[in-house]
Amino acid sequence: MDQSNRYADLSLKEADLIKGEGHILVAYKMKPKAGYGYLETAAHFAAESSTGTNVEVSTTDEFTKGVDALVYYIDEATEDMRIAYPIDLFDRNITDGRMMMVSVLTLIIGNNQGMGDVEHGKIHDIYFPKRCLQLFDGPSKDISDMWRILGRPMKDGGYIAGTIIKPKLGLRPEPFAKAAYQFWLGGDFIKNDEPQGNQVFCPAKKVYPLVYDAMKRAQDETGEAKIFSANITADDHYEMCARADFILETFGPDADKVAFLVDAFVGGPGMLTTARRQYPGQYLHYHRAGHGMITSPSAKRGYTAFVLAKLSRLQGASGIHVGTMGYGKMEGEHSDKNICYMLERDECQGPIYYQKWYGMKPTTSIISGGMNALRLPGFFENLGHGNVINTSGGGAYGHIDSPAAGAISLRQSYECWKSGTDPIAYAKEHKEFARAFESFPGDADKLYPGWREKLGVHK
Ligand code: CAP
Ligand code: MG
Repeated sequence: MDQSNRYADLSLKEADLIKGEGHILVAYKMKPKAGYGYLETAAHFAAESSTGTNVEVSTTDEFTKGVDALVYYIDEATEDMRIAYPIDLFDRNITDGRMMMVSVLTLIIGNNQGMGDVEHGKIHDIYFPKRCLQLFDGPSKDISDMWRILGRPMKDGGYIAGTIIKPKLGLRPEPFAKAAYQFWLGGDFIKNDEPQGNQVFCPAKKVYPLVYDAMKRAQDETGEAKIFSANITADDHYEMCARADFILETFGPDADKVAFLVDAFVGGPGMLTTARRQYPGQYLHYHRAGHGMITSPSAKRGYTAFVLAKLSRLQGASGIHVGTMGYGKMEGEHSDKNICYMLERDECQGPIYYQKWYGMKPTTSIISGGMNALRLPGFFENLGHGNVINTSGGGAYGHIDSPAAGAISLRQSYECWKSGTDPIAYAKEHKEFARAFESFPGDADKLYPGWREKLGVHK
């Protein structure tokens, strides 16, 4: 059934829809299956994503038609399809009238993902009107809270050198705490790797007191504050809260130095919002393991990493992993820096839509995945600043001297870039950074050809 009379209005202007402030706008790349017309399929897509189905239903009344999602732009050649969703389509909380991401996702990326007439459909950009900015939580804590804890300026406080306890599976409690202590002697921030929580060989109740002890010792020794991002991910939110409560109690007077990490892509929006609302006093760390199955450029369904990041700010993530923009081990492009700008600025141009955040706190870009001191200068140069959290697992624990030397090499790498010094010249004056060349010779060969001669390394 062709529903384009009802679910498409190509005379609508995007600028007017934005001015009207009554719609969430979603830009997809959509391709119909062979034999289906583009506009007809687009209209069916909008119908299934809002008020309709594949047939006319007798219960439809004039009110229903007033909240139809409308296709307002198509370009078959580029597969561009844009749909305007009236905000009244989306469910509100019974408790406080606020919006919920699960309802937004249920419609904009719900049944439309499995339709028989659609070859593929993927969200490339999404625009939220002012009212949505008022009705979503947004972050309660941001990078300025981290800088304050670390004793830095609240604005442009700079690079936060972090790591992930490796190996990925974790360690038994004593070696775990030792690994944390060793990194903290030179660095700022440690996170659990995603499988680490309450493992049989490393129970939470055993390891966290030891980690806190390691934190205190490292703080005493260095005179600096240290931060730990603890994984509280769990299916059951009571379990998640039990973990969080135990951790806060354990860190006692230093509980402000605890961030909470949730695997919110596999865990879903409910997990993120529960953590955001139950623990507004903690920095909320969004780990996105699993996202590649839909965000990868090779995936033609779902949504992009840009969209994932944008949604996370609205929901209240203090920081989210954004990849390494082509400088690390994970998939990514230098142009992904736009994800970072969308997360940190109060207004920003996305791939399609210009978004204003109306003062919503920023979400920190967490840079992770195969990074080390040698790769960072190029990364900072591309991004144009270093106000990020970086977690280098291999880049710290793979340093040939020690995890502390690995951590120091990361900090030095930032200082090197900030001062505009040539990395080879900088390495001549900074031992830990220099030893990073020997620790990661493959990267050194690629990024700094001739480094052995220039640094006098002949092994
Ligand atoms: C990185 C990491 C992170 C990835 C996730 C890992 O370790 O801990 O989970 O960064 O990807 O397990 O691979 P290394 P993303 O520093 O040792 O590479 O940040 O892109 O979401
Ligand atoms: Mg990991």
